[in-house]
Amino acid sequence: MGQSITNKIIKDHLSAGKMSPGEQIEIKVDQTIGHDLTGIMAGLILESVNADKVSTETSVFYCDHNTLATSTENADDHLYLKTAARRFGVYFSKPGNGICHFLHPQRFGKPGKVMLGADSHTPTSGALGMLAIGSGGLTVAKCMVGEGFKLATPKVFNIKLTGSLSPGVSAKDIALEALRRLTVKGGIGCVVEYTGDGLGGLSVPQRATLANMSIEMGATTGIFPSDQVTRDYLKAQGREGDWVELLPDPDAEYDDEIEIRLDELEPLVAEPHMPDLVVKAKDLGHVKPNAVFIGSCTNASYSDIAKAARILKGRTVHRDIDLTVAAGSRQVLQHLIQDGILADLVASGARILECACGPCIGMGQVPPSNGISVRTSNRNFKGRSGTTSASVYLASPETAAATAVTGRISDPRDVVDVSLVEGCTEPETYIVDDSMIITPDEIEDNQKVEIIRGENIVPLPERGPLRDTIEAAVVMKLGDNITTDDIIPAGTHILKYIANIPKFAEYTFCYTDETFVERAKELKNSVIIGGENYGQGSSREHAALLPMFLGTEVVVAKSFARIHKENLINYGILPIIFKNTEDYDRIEMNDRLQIENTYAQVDQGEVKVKIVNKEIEFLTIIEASDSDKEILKAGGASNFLRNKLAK
Ligand code: MIC
Ligand code: SF4
Repeated sequence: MGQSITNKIIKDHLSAGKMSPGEQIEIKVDQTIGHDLTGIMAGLILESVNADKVSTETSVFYCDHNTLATSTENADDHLYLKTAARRFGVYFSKPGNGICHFLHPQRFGKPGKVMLGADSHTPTSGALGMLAIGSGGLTVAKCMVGEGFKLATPKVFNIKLTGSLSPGVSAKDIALEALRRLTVKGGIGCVVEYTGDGLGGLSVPQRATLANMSIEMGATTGIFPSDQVTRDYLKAQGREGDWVELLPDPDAEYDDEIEIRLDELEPLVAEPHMPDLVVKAKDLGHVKPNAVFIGSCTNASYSDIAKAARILKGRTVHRDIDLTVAAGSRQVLQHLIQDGILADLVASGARILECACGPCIGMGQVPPSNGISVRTSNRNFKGRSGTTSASVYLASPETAAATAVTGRISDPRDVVDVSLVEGCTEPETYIVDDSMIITPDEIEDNQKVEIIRGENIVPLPERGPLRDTIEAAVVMKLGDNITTDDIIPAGTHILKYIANIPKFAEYTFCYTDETFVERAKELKNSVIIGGENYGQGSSREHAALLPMFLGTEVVVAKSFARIHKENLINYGILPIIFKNTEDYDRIEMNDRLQIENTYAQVDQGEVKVKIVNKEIEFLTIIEASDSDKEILKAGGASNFLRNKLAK
C-alpha cells in the first residue's frame, strides 16, 4: 500500500513502537519552538532539571505574544527568555520580528523534518511539508534535551482540494469550509494531509493558513506535500538548499477523506463563539461590527494584507469601524513598506500595529462591552478578546476589508471588483534580513551563562507523587468543548503573570466561575468534571499547572483534547475518561469522589471511582503510555526528567 507524507515522515523518525493507528510510538524531534509564554516555561523547566545545552538541530524562542510591556512583567520575561536562550543554545527572535508561526517557515522550517512547538498553532509550518506538532512547554523542554516525542500513531485524514478558488474567495474560506464540515472535533486523533490538483494554485502562505487551522479541527497537525511551490518559496527566501521533494505515493491510502471543490466555495465567516459555526458572509449583512482586525498567525502574509489593502485603496474605513492591521513578520512589513501598500492602508484610515499576536489574544484592541469584532485570526472563543460580552467573527482578509469599508459584514464580491485582488501575489524574492534573530554563540561552559530573572520570574511549584488513595471533592462540573482559554483566559492583565504561578492562579476559571479559586483553596484536594473534548484550543499548560497548584488531582471527562491531556500528565493530574458517558450525569458539584489503589489501577488502564456520598461507583479509562503512567505516579514530568538527566 502506498504511503502518505505523514507516514513517510513518521517512519523516518520512529524511535520506538509500531506504527499502527492508536498504538503508542516515539519519534525523534529535529526542531523546536517556544515563545514568550511557553518558551519561558520551557526555560524554567530546563533550569530546574539542570539541563546543559539543547541537542536538537534547531531550537528557537520567539518574542511575539507578550509584547505590550505596559508594566515591568513583559520586559522581565523577555530578558529571561533571551538569557535562557543563550544559556541553552537556542536562537532568539526579538520582539517586533514577528509571530513564531510566520517566522519559522520563512527562516528555519525544512520539508521532511519533525518539529515540536510549544504552541497549538505549530502545525502552520506543515505548509512546508514538515510534521509540525504543538505541545506544552514541558514536553517541548523534554524533547529539547533529547527525549523522543511520544504520541498515539495518528490516523491520516485526507482533505482533497480540487479545482481553483474564484476571485474574492481565499484560503481562509477553505479552512472555514473544512471546519464547517468536520467541526472542532472532526480531526481528533488525525493528521490532516492536504492533496489534490487544487494545491498547485495555493502559495506556501495560503497553505500555511490551512495548516494553521488544522488545530481548530482538533487534529494533531496539518501537512502539505513539499513540491515545486515549496521549492520556489524556499528559493525566494534564499533557502533553496533546504528543499527536498516530499510527495505522497500515487496509491497512498488514507484512513478518511473529504473533497473540497474550490470553485464552489464562497466567502465564509465563523460566528461567535466557536470556529466551526460557519455561515456565508453574505448572510451576515445585519451584523455591524465596531472593529476589524487583519493579522494573526493565520492571515498576515504579504498577499493577505496586500489583498485587503487593494480593497481599501481609494476608500475610507467606515466611520463606525476601527480597523487595525498587523503584518505577520517584519519581512512582510518591509515588503508592504517597499511596495507602498502601507501608505494605502494608512490613507484608508487603518491603524498599524506591530508584528505580533496582538488582538488575537487580547493583547490590546480589547473590544468594548458587548462589542462586535471581525478578525482574520483562528479562534473566537468567548472572552479570548479580553471582553467576555464581546462577539468575535472570523473571516478572510478580503471579507474583513470589505466589512471595514461597508460597516457591516460583507461578501467582498458585493463591495468591489474582486478581480483587482488577483494580482496581489507573494514577492518573487523576499527581503532577507535576520538581524533581529540572535544566533546562539559557541560557549564552552553553558552552565556559566547567567540567566537574568526579574521580579516576575518565580520558580515553578512542584507537586509530590500521585496519592495511592485519592479522596477529593468535585470543585467544577463543565460541559463539552471547554477550552484552555476557559480554564485560564488570555488578556494582557492576566498573561503577564505567566512566570508567576501564585499570581496567575488567581485568574483560574475567572470568567466561568469566579468562586473557583476560593473554593479550590478551601477544599485543598479537588476533582474537575468535563464533557467531550475537554481542554481544546491553545497549548497553554497553565490550564493544567494552575489547577494542580490549587489542589486538583483528577480530571474526569468524556474525552480530552490531545495537548491538554499531555499537559495534565506532565503536571501530575490524573486524566481519566468515563467508560460509560452516562455516568457523567450522576455526578454533581461537591460530590466526594474516591479512588483506591490508584497506582495499580492506573497500570491496568481502568480506574474505578466511588461517589462516596451516594455510595455508587463508576468505571473510567486512562489512555496513556507506560512512560506517561510513570510520569503521573512521580507527580509530573519535571521530577521524571530531573532523575533521568541526573543519570
Ligand atoms: C493561543 O493562540 O492561545 C496561544 C497564546 O498562542 C497559545 C499559547 C499559550 O497559551 O501559551 C497556543 O495556541 O498554544
Ligand atoms: Fe499568536 Fe493568536 Fe497565533 Fe496564538 S493564535 S500564536 S495568539 S496569533
